[in-house]
Amino acid sequence: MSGLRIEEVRAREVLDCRGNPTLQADVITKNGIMGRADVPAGLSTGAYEAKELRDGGERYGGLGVRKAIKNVTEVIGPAIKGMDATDQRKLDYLMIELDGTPDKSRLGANAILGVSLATARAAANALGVSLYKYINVNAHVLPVPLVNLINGGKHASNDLEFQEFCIFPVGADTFGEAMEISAAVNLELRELIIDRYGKIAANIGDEGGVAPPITNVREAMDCLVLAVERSGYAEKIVYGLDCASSHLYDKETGLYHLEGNQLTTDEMIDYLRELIESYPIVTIEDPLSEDDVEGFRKATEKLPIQIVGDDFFCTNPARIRDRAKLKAGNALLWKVNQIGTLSEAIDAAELAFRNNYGVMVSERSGETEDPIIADLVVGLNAGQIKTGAPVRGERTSKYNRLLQIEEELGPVARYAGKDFKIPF
Ligand code: 2PG
Ligand code: MG
Repeated sequence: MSGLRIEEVRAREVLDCRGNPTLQADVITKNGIMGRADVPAGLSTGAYEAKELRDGGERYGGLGVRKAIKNVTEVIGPAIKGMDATDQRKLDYLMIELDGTPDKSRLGANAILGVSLATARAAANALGVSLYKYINVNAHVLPVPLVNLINGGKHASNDLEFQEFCIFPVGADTFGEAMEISAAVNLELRELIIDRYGKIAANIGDEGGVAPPITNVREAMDCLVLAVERSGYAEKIVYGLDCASSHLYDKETGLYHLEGNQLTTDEMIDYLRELIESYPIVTIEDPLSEDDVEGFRKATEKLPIQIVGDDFFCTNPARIRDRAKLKAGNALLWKVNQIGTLSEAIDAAELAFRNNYGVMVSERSGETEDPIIADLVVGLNAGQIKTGAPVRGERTSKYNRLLQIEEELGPVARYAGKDFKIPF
């Protein structure tokens, strides 16, 4: 269909939720249909992620993306003009080739991803179908949200070392009910935090969760559990953590810094085992550092829960293949900008599924209001999503899009619930 040929590619600087610039790309087809996508940015990034291109210099503290924009308009745009917008893989491979580096650092993973996602949207829009359906005719699974209600680590100005303390409403019947539950717990938690620590403690971190002056992991868990009890939804909720342990790890000593102690890998695993014996935690992300492969393997063997690799896999098919062979981790945190094209990210998810790994689609801490991951999580039938607290527009945009999708799917929608890891 010649109307689906790419006619024009544009890009501009917009702001993410931290006030940092990021790249927004438009892909316009011959018949005048546009797809637009924003590129998110991480803060607690993995060392092995594809590299975004930033300008350096004075503007925006060096974070400007004008060089990446120039690569979109002067290099990628002319090269893909005339291609069919539905030729996603061909287009992604062409951009990979044009870049020529293993980490997309020449053109910038932000330049490449912006065009990759905007093209998928343009194709879906031109065909008149929702993006999740365009990706997969069998899309019907609504994910369980891992809702991040207490922020620490690099995402908050407190001294809590683990990055994310989350509720996981696996007992809800629908995604809509999961949101109702999450909002209720969030309100209870805010009240509890204000009572205990004063109103300044209810200020929020980068992902919309409270960031109280707590330094102890169990104290944070206790607050969360009490808020859940007060909400009346305790029976429907279990818990999850993102330790973001790459940032607790001292490469020189091989030890983890936690609560004033220096823990070996085995001690860290013991610490987590005791934690999951005390609380109904069913999923832990990055329990160990991105380089601690043997530790990840042991944690997966010893902890009877979902062990998610974020920095550990970086949504990179080659890393997933190698590390799955060792049975290190049993779930993938899926972030499309860690790898930089939609096609490679879909490969990463398929590879994970075929290894019996769970797949949790994730936002970045630096998001815009673009809800694209909502369509992607349903398109993958992934069953799990992590996209912050149920507050702040850059988080609620994803939740709200999922509410729309649940309505759109109607009776065929299936909330993953307790089957979040294999939602069929
Ligand atoms: C993480 C992410 C998202 P960031 O560690 O899982 O929550 O953080 O985007 O800062 O890497
Ligand atoms: Mg993480």
